[in-house]
Amino acid sequence: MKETLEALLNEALKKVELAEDERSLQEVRVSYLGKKGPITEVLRGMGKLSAEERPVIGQLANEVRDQIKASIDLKEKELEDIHISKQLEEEKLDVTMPGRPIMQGSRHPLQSVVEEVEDAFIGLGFNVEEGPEVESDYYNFEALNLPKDHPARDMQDSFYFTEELLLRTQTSPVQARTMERHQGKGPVKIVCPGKVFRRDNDDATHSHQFMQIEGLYVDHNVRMSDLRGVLDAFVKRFFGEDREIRLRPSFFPFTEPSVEVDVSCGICKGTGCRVCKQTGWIEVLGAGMVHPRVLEMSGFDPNQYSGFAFGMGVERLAMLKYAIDDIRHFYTNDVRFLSQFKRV
Ligand code: 2NL
Repeated sequence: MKETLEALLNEALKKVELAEDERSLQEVRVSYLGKKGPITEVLRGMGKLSAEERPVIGQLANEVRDQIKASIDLKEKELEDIHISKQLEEEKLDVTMPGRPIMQGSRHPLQSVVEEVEDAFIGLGFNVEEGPEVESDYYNFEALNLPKDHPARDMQDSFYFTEELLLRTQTSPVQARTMERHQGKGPVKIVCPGKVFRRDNDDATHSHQFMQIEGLYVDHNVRMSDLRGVLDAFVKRFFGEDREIRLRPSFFPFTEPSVEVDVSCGICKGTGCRVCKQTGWIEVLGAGMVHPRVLEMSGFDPNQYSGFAFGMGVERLAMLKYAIDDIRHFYTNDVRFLSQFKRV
């Protein structure tokens, strides 16, 4: 029995030495020390031994088992060290290499223009107001002096959910709501940016969904000359100090009188070119004095208060400022387009 155990030990130690990887070492561990291994078998057969033999063989079997286990553990550590140093040898890391560039986004040009316009008007004492894109027929039309039979209310021109609910066609309802909240007490001095929706076929200059900024100033003695001064200051700040504005008579149901506002052409400086169609002027916005009925419906006494209002398309402003020839560029989100508006 003693010889068997010693032979077992030598055999196991040799196999441990020959093991070349983790897996074959694991096989040695299972075959010698496992539940079905020879050592377990010896320990299990102890009952058959004589009383003198039993402690001697028992101790020897335990020693053999411990030695095999120790040599396997040692070999395991050796194999691991070899593995690590091989890895260190093979995988070279050059810490001086430049890192991968991180893709950096940029503000959408429409958002930049909205912020720029907001900042110009904040500088002139206006507040920014926003409101819902799904509007009631009342705030979108009725409160703006567009009665039920007005052609602009044609079901064909707007996105209706029900008879009473639609996607707003302008941001004016935000102004009507704000006036109402002021309960007939001025001043109200606000700009309202936001998305608006109209049933229209998309092309290079039209979109069924676009952005608008409207402005409203209601107080005692607000005059047309105040409108002119504010718009002149805005245009000079947004397009450049050398630009002029001119007002032409026009019509909107919510303003009286109404005007179209042109800005002098920045390309030809007024002499006439392709951009201004030889006129020297480019139309940028519509405006006027708030209609007394509109003031009245939102709770302001038209004998005590007057006001001006204006509205402009954000895409149009951006297209004029950055010479963009197709409104659809704003919605396609091609990075080659968007990345040109990165702030440096
Ligand atoms: C345009 C013209 C305009 C207004 C919008 C307005 C709002 C209230 C009262 C009166 Cl609450 N007017 N807004 C006035 C004149 C013109 O927009 O061409 N927009 C793109």
